Amino acid sequence: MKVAVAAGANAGGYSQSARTDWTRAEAEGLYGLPFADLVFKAQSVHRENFDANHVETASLLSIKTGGCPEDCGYCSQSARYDAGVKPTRLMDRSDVVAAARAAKRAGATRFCMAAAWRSPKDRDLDQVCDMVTAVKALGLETCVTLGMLDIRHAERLAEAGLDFYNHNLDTSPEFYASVITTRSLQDRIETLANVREAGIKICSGGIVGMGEDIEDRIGLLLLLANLPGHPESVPINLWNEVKGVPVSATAKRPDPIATVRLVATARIMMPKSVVRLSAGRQYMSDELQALCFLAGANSIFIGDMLLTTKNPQAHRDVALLSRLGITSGLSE
Ligand code: SAM
Ligand code: DTB
Ligand code: SF4
Repeated sequence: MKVAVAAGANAGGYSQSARTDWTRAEAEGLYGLPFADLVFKAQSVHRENFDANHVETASLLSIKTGGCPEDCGYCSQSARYDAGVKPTRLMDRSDVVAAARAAKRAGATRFCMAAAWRSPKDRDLDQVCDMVTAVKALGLETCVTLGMLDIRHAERLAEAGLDFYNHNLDTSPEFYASVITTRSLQDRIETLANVREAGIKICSGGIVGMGEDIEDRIGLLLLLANLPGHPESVPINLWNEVKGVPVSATAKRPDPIATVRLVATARIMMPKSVVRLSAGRQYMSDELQALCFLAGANSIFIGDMLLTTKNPQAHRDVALLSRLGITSGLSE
């Protein structure tokens, strides 16, 4: 690791307000604190802003799988690679509502619907708006991720009652072009601006473990924490292995301690954002997840599947959260 581990307990010089002017030196200072100082600071910030013994539970459904024109090098759903994913059409609303009902019964409080699109077409959006309204009526928070969004589409989703829009910045500006060429980071930032303008809450994070450096991971946090307003939700995905995509040639799973450092730094830089351990929990031990919760992670995806890859099974999550005395939709 090139980021220096600092000797002093206050090397990050952080402020607890929701700052959007973080410097690289500050972020690296936090990340490189002695581990106990970093986790203590993150846990302190966490307690000032959240119930430290509660974790949010979200459930994910792929409403349109595969056949995507984009070239995201980590993704099984791009039509450019052969990851063995069979393309499907957009699901019927009744099937989506049935899945949302089942997710609620299983303990989810948020239902996230994902489509493998570059951006939605008008007709697609009408159908997704109907799904959002119907899922919300079940008493679930709603989230969709449909690719790039213009202001007109964002406003229609807001009118349908959408709570969150997920659109990840994915990685640092420096590493970005080696993973994705069909949409720019600026395109993504514009989508987030449209979502914000329409009054929808933002869910935006990224992926680690694709072969990037620690500096790139910190670069991603700087992008997120210096947006005009912090995303309300910040998903941190460990790359979930899929065969046949370019990232499989460069991927390297982060050292578990580096994962905890990243979560803690995210918690301190975005004190009021919900930080989600998203993809890749299947590779994490119970002990690593416990450390991530201690460092300020406070959301998980539940359910056996994410979109095309696996997630830990429900009984394992129930047992883990119960051993940690953490409340969630799973225990209610
Ligand atoms: N097509 C839309 C888009 O990309 O904007 C929405 C769906 S896309 C699958 C949502 C996010 O999932 C991506 O931005 C990426 O961060 C994450 N993702 C995709 N494949 C992944 C993988 N194998 N491991 C971890 N995260 C992944
Ligand atoms: C996010 O940040 N992670 C989720 C959700 N947003 C849409 C997606 C994870 C996908 C993992 C790979 C797969 O299952 O295909
Ligand atoms: Fe398409 Fe989204 Fe996968 Fe990129 S991440 S290939 S946009 S489904």
